Amino acid sequence: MIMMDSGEPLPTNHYSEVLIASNRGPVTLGRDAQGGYTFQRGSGGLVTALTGLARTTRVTWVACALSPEDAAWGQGKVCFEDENCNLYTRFINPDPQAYDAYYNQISNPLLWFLQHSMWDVPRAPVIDRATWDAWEMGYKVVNRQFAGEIADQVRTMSKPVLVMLQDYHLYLTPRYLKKYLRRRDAILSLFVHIPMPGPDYWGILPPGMRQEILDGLCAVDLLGFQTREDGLNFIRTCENYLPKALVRYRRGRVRYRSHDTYVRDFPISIDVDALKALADAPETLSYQQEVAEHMNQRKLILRVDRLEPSKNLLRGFQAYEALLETHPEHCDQVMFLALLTPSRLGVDEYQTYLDEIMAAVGRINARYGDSEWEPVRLLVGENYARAVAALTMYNVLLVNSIADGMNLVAKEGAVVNKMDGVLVLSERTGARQQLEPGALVIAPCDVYATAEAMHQALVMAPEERRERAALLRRLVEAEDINFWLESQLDAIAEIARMRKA
Ligand code: GDG
Repeated sequence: MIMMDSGEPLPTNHYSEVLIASNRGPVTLGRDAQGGYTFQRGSGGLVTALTGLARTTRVTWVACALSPEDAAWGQGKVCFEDENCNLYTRFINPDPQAYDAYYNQISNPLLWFLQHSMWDVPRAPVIDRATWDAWEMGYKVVNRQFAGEIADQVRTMSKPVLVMLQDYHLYLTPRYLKKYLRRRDAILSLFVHIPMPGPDYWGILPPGMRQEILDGLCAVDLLGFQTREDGLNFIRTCENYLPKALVRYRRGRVRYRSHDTYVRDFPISIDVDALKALADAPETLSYQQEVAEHMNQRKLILRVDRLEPSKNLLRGFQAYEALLETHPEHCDQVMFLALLTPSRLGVDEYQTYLDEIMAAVGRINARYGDSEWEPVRLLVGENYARAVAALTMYNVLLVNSIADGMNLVAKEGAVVNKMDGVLVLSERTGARQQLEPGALVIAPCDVYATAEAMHQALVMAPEERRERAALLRRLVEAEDINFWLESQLDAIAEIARMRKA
């Protein structure tokens, strides 16, 4: 049996070759002083888990070129720290206008907003001629380009190939791919990282787009979601809008165009060992000192998020304001640190959202702060080590997303926090399915309840905090990122067995 560095067995994989496709690739390319290429592993557990496969299997990862370096490099073997790896990356290089339409007009905001229930329906979305053009000449074009590249790769690989597609950027790729490949060449899976709403929400999208998306998804063999509810919503949506689909809820199956799609949930998680190592690294320790200086002996309410409307940042600040208003005993005893990474500033809604956040923070600090106490500190920037350092130190972690596929920050906090900190968790995160027993669960629009949950967390008895924190840690450690990958490989093996039978 092959073991990982941590001593864990590697997931059993029945395929000699695996192809992964996602919008963003596993590597950031740069240039060294001599003009040669440098490779830096992309951040996040997804890259760790999927590149981990490359130790036992040849993995080809198809992604869009996102920089001139990516485009110039094109394709080849990528090795990070391990020279014996088998990871090959191929960048497709869409026309910039097509990419902009696919990414900035359809994937984000249209699909992202739809799947996070973020439309203000009396006003949005407005699907006009420009949206349809973006659909036809952007989203469809780039999805076709992905399918073409994947098919070219599959033709050169030992059969059958496992193709693992990632996320909402690639909903149409599977159907195109089916057209390009013979049935037994590949087994297809697609994992949806974001929430899957039910038919009511999909009903807002024009039938032409909705139909093509569902048709695309029904071309995969295994469709993975973060939670059981997401999977059920997908089946319900097919039942509503694909009249010829035969759905089986108990079997988690949709039969459409004489093909079976199995629907399962695989809650994504984190690389627990790597995160613990980072939490103890010297770089992290120096950031802990920086955070401690900001805190100046006060308790810490923390949030770590992309600067993203679905994370519900504004209501988080409103709830904190309500906490200070209703429970003035916390004034000067607590600080709210918000570590936000800039995101999608090319989309208008995100820029406006940042302006609103700055105004809210300014208002709270002006109303409650003084020369000694800054009630909210907002730090906008990319700094993962600083985020991990702060996660080791919180007394309260606020995760109040309007909707969130999983929310990895909640899981990271549970593993590295050293203060028996309390997790205030939105009921509309995928993480709720696993972490509810240890968290204080709130409804994301209920600012009053969020403020009360923060208060409850701040005054909670040490024994209860300890028990909750230990429970959260156990829950996350029991199902880490390797579990996520293994469960998918097991489900795929089961499908392959059924196909043969
Ligand atoms: C999507 C879905 C789903 C934090 N600061 C920095 C940084 N981080 C890390 C966090 C965490 C990750 O970024 C964010 O992951 P989340 O899961 O919280 O949220 P999304 O980015 O929205 O992720 C989500 C996820 O996909 C996986 O399926 O859970 O629901 O929306 O690990 O610690 N990373 C870097 N710099 C920072 O400054 N590089």
